[in-house]
Amino acid sequence: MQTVRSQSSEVPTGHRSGFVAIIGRPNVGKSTLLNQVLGQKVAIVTPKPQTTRGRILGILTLPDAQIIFVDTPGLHRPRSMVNQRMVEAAERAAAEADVRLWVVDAQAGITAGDRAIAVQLQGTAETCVALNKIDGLPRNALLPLLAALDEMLPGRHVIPVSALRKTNFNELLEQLVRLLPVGPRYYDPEVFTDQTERLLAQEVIREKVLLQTEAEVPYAVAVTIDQFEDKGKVAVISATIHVERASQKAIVIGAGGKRIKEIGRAARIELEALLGRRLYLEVFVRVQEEWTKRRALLKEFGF
Ligand SMILES: Nc1nc2c(ncn2[C@@H]2O[C@H](COP(=O)(O)OP(=O)(O)O)[C@@H](O)[C@H]2O)c(=O)[nH]1
Ligand SMILES: [Mg+2]
Repeated sequence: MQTVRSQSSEVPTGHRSGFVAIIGRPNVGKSTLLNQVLGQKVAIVTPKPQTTRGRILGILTLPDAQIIFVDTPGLHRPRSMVNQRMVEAAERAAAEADVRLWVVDAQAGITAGDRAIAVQLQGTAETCVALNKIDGLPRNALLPLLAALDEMLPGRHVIPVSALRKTNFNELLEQLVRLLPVGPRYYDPEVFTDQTERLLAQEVIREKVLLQTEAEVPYAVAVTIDQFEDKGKVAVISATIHVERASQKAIVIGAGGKRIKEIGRAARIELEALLGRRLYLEVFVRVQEEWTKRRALLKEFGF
């Protein structure tokens, strides 16, 4: 994984390129869509809202276009400082992108949150809509959703997709490429993300914590990588899971250390596959009182 930008000249005339911000409510499948389009995991996915915190780039190089996807945290009405930062990051990405891909959850239907997003998108011409999770949706449920979206954002293309099953991806990509400006190939074709291995390790560990804990814990979790050392075929990583309270630390550790062991094991297995080498992974849990309310710590934890 590298972040080198090279202006390759071997692209056909009319080559298109630019940023596509993937936006939408929490949990509609934005990160899943990105991973599936790339065929590579670059963003972590859980059934919980507020899984994606920062801005993650996923780069798809096609023969005649390069799409630089920006995965963003979900758009919602923030109540905490952490959520406020996440929503701001998403709004900035949407404003700065060449194209916006608005993802709507067909299984959840169109919510008040979606209507608020549609209002924000009204002035943006280069926008298209992915109506996601159409797998398992009754056939007759699709038409009213399409009609409602067309009414909310007239003239924008709406593509029904299933990120999980990669349904209608060709149509989706075709539409996105059409909306992009003519431009060069910014990244080498083999580069698919701007995430460093360190950041990926941090995110995968956080994903495992989220998947294995309930309710209040996810929002209180941050992960830092304290050591990432390459030793040939093995990498040595030590990480800290930060929580806000002793009670949360106890939950993450679990009875007899069972949960933290499982979190470490699951993260190691996945990271070994993603990074292509064996890992020695050590994970600690630490209480950082009220970190979600302390500006300095928010900064340290990447907000
Ligand atoms: N049935 C179904 N579930 C999906 C689909 N795409 C995503 N999901 C699930 O929706 C949940 C949220 O996905 P995620 O990508 O983290 O959503 P994000 O918050 O918008 O990034 C996860 O449990 C996914 O497995 C889909 O096409 N069909
Ligand atoms: Mg996400």
